[in-house]
Amino acid sequence: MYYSKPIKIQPVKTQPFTDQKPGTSGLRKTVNHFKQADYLQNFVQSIFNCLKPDLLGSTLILGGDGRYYNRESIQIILRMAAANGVGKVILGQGGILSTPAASHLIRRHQALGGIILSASHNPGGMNGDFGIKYNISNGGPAPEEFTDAVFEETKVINQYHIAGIKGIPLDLLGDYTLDKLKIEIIDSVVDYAELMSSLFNFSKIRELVNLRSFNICFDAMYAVTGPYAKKILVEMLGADEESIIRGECLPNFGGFHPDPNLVHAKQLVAKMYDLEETGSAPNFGAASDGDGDRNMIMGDYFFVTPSDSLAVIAANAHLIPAYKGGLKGIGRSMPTSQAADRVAEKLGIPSYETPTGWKFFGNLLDDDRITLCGEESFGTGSDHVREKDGLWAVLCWLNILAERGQSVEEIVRQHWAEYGRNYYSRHDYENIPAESANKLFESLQENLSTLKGREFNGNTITTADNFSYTDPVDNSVSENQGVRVLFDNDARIIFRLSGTGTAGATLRVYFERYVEDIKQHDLETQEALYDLIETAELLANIIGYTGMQEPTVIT
Ligand code: VG1
Ligand code: CO
Repeated sequence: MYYSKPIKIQPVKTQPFTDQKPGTSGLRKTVNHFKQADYLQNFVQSIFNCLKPDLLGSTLILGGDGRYYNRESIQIILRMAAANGVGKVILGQGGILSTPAASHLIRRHQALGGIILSASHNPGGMNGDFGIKYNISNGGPAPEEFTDAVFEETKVINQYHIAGIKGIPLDLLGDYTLDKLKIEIIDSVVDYAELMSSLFNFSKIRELVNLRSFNICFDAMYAVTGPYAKKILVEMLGADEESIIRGECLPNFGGFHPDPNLVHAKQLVAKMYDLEETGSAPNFGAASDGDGDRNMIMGDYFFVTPSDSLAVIAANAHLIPAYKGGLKGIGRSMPTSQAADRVAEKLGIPSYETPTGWKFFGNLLDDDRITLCGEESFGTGSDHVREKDGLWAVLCWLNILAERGQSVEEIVRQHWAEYGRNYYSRHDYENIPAESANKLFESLQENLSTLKGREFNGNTITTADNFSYTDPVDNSVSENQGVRVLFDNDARIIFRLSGTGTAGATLRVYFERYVEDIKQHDLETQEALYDLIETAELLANIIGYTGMQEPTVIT
């Protein structure tokens, strides 16, 4: 037991910052920005102020993805929790918790909420990004009403409370006390691994993974999932140690973007397409992001789009013990392809279309309207937690593969044959001047009302609007969630600005085309979408406003 002497706490005077508005998933800025005096403290105090009076004596979960500045921030937050009357903090060992593991712990301990330190897929290191977000008692990201209130606090804050005591050792499991605050340091992985083993058929997956003819490769991208994957895939399911690549947690993620897509997970892609010409590729490949909530799924020589992955998991969920009783409904973010809607229709269950960001799924999950949900941005999840969950998606696929005894490609192709194929791609234009991005949107918005009925490249526009969402549970309204251009043949183009970047603006353009005819299921994606890509340029003059001839990232 480690005790720190109580010290009289004086409030510290501070000045508000004007830029602490949380984005799609918490507050994200560069590390250097976060390191400014009082910057983190102001934001944390603003969260605490919004939690009063429940904060007094409450339990909070705390952890992060291990990126640079994680440990320093944890010490600051612990001292602030002590000074603000929090009763207990449950902390992941070494300050590490993946986002889904933190969500699970909040629920398991019926905590008031949790603070998660992560900028997710953004690069880390001393010149990289840092982030912080608050999750509420259901385990999910705080809804807009709360994040708006926090933002209002950050604009007027003039003092914060912090205990003037030294930090505690973060790496030793056990109970500690900081002034009146109890701190319990727990194994970051155990509870999460236990939850996973309760959802899936581990013995069936173990049989598959142990077949000589079946090899997997999991790319942890030097981020938080390394220890989780080692425990679950290697220790519990018997995969070879070598099947996990980039499994160490490094504070700078090895200098890479911990973003699981075909562009950033190069090592995995090289293995899955056997670019080194070894003569064979693993049968199943996957990667996860900085904080462990995203996933990319691949088969040998085959990539599964996240939208298809959601649809395939939904169509096969009955093969997984946790979902064998059926699904209540399926949720997807608006830009995500409509592939999952077709599965919902066939299953006779409702489907929901929400704005981008996991916080919008919380009410639907809590109200038992949906069981599965997903986003095109490599996020899939279910009602087992209130965050997207990378390793959970990997285990879904392994469970389905084990039951069906087919390859990833065979399963996806059969899915297309049954439901039709939704060709899908997202084009990102990163780091463009905010002013150019705003001008592009202003002109797009101005023209929206004139577009209905017009034909471009043989596709006729049926709807052109800016997506507004009314939450069916609490009736809260979220406006301006992205410009949608819908065509009569189920094709869509969506334009929106990213809310997670830290430099300039990022324009995201999403393309989708539905093709029923099985003879047309083998087209190259960018070719299948070519006319829509051309139309997007006509509608938005992207080259003109951004000066960029091509997107910086295509997923
Ligand atoms: C992006 C994705 C969104 C996701 C969000 C957080 O947001 O598009 O689908 O929920 O990141 O994911 P934006 O506003 O940049 O498009 V994570 O894994 O970065 O917490
Ligand atoms: Co993430």
